[in-house]
Amino acid sequence: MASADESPRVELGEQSASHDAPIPTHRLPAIGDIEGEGTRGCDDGTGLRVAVACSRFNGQVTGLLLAGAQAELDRCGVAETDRTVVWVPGAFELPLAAMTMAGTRRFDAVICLGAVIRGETSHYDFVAGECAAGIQRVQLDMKLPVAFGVLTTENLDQALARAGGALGNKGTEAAATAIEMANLLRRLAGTSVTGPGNAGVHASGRAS
Ligand code: INI
Repeated sequence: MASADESPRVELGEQSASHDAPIPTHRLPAIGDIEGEGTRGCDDGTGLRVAVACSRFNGQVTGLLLAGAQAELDRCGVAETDRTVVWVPGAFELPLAAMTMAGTRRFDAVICLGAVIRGETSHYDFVAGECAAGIQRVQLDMKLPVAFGVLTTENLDQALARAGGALGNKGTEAAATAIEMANLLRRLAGTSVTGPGNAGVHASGRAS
């Protein structure tokens, strides 16, 4: 436990309009800061085992998301033999595939890729909403990073722009997130912010 002197100072800002609780304006240092990595997450994927669930629906888009994710896994050094890719019919099925792969405990992270494009009915809303909620549920229940690489757009052009077009690639972003979170969880599992295992670094972020 940190002594009172070692505790990071929390400055209090203005009162919130709806509650009396003060709003903290100073946050505790992030683990990356504590360990000297600044604001960038760790993108070293060496030795990480990564599962990808990719939706076949709107495959013209999801194939591009998968290519972006694979390129990022290459860049991060995730071995091809440490990757598993499965296909599901649509985005609605992504949470079940993610949950099943997470349950094997063979992976350090799961990446979900899909493209939900608005149609003429409210079907889009149910598919997109249940997909997002399901994926979040998997990662919280399984305590495993499950990245949300699912586009939810008004039309195909918007989706293509975010699948390797002018606005980046959501699959690439999801893969980067998966690697960063897998590394963060590994560190959090083995590191105490103020304890002796943290190489003499206090919660203040300063070395002792
Ligand atoms: N699945 C998608 O991945 N994207 C969509 O845009 C989509 N729309 O619009 O219908 C979609 N529907 C299929 C859904 O994911 C399920 O596969 C289906 O409902 C069977 O469970």
